[in-house]
Amino acid sequence: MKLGQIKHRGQVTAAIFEGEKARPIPKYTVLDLIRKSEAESVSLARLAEKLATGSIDAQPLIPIHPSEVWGCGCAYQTSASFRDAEHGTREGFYAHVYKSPRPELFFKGTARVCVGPGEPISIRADSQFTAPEPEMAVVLGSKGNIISYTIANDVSAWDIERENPLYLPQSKVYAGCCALGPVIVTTDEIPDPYKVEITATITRNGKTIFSGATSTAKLARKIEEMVEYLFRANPLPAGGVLMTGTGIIVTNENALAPGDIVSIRIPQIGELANPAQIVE
Ligand code: DO4
Ligand code: MG
Repeated sequence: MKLGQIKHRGQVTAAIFEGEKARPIPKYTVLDLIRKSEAESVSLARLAEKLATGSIDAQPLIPIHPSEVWGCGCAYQTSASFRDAEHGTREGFYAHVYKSPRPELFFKGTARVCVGPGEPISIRADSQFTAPEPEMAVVLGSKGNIISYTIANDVSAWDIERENPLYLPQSKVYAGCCALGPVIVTTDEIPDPYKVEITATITRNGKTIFSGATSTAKLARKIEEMVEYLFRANPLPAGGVLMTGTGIIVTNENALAPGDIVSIRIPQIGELANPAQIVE
C-alpha cells in the first residue's frame, strides 16, 4: 500500500494513494495512524484500509512528519571512497567505518528540517558545494520494526564536512536539509529491499546536468543491522525515519545551485522532485 498525506478540508490528512487518486483518512496524519496501529496491534495497511474514504484528486505532501530522522553513512563503497579522497587519503576513516561492524549513524533532525515533494530543499549560504544524497529510507515502529519504505534526499554541505569531520552536524542539519516522499510504501510491496534501483538527476534551466544510478544490492550492510545499532541504548518513538546511505555521488562541478531541480526515482515508490534554494 502507498500511504501519504494530503491537504483535505484545510488539514494535513493521511491518505491511501491509488494511481493518480487519493483516499483520505480524515482526522488522522500518517504519524497518528502509525501510533494507532501500534496501540491496537493491527497492521498499518489494514487500519488505513478500514478508515479510508472515497477517491479524490489530491497532491502528495510530505508523507510523514517524522518523530526523528537519522542517517546511516558510508554504507556504499562509492560514498566511503569519495569522502576519503576528499580528505586527501586513499583509505582513511570513511573506509574504516565502511568495513567496521559498527555503522556510521548520525542525527539528521526532526520534521522541522524536512520537506515534501515539490518543496524547496536548501543550500546553506556558507557552502559552495552542497550535494543531494539520493537514498532509500525506512520508516520505523517503536520496536525498530520496518513499517515502510520511502525516498530520502539527505542534502549535505560536502565542503563543510570536508573542511573538518567535526563539522558534520553543520554539513547535515539545517532548514530544508531533508526531503522525503512522495509516499511511504508498506513492506509487502518491496519484498526484497536489496533489489531496489535508485536513479537521480539534477536539472538546471531545463537541461539535465547530472544523472546517477545505484542499487540497494550494493549496500555493504543489512538495514536490520543499521536499525539494531540505532536502537542500542536509544529507543526511538514510533515514526522515526532512517536513511540508508547514498551510493550516488555528485561531482564538484555539479554542486547544487539555486533553481536546480533534484529528482530521485525508485520504481516501487515513485519520484521525489525538489527545487533548490539558498537558506541564510
Ligand atoms: O560521513 C558522512 C555522511 C555519509 C552519508 O550521509 C552517506 O554516505 O550517505
Ligand atoms: Mg547520506
